[in-house]
Amino acid sequence: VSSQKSGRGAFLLFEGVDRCGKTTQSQRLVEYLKGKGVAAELWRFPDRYTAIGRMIDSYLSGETEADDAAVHLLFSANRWEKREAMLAALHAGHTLVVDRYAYSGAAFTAAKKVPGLDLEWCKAPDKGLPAPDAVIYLSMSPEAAALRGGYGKERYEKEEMQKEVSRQFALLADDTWHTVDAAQSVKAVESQVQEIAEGAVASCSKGPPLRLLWT
Ligand code: NYM
Repeated sequence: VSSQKSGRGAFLLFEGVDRCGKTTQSQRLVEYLKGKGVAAELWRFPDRYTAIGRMIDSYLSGETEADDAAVHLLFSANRWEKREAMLAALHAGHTLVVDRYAYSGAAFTAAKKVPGLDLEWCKAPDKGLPAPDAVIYLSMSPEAAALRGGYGKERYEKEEMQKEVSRQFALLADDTWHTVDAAQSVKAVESQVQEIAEGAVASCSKGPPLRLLWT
């Protein structure tokens, strides 16, 4: 029996406020892992290319308005519609490096402070999704993030909102979290990220069952 059969890929998730460097670091990590012979794929949420993703994209760009609860459920549905493909990839031994997931989902909606849409409400629709093996939280003050060439034009890209988002993220930290100081140089961040990723890839190759998020 091949020992590879029992193993699986690792689900590595990057989270953080806007402009913290998630996209750069997730791309670099995929290249690094591939260089080490690990089958690694870059995924991101929202996935703007599905029918639901196009609705989200139009909302984020300000082209359309929508009810906050309804939009929250669209972001969640956008993850559920990818669930089977994620599980198939992980069980085929592929490591997924994911740029945002349900933690962003809960933190961004809870940060809007809409009556009734508290953090527990925000987490509920994502309960039972595949859980990440490691969350790499790139921590950066919203002030420092704002100085990084400024925010873009999308909804939520405002300093006040980002401050509240980082407060909500702090409430979501769990035993899968690794906080990395994103204000360091790209290289310094990268080497810490690599160490976390290699640890998770090694332990997932032994085939531990995937956990279900927030259950
Ligand atoms: N966002 C992202 C949410 O509000 N809910 C979610 O579930 C997810 C995954 O969308 N400002 C927000 C965070 C970002 C925006 O993400 C788009 P990106 O990584 O800039 O494409």
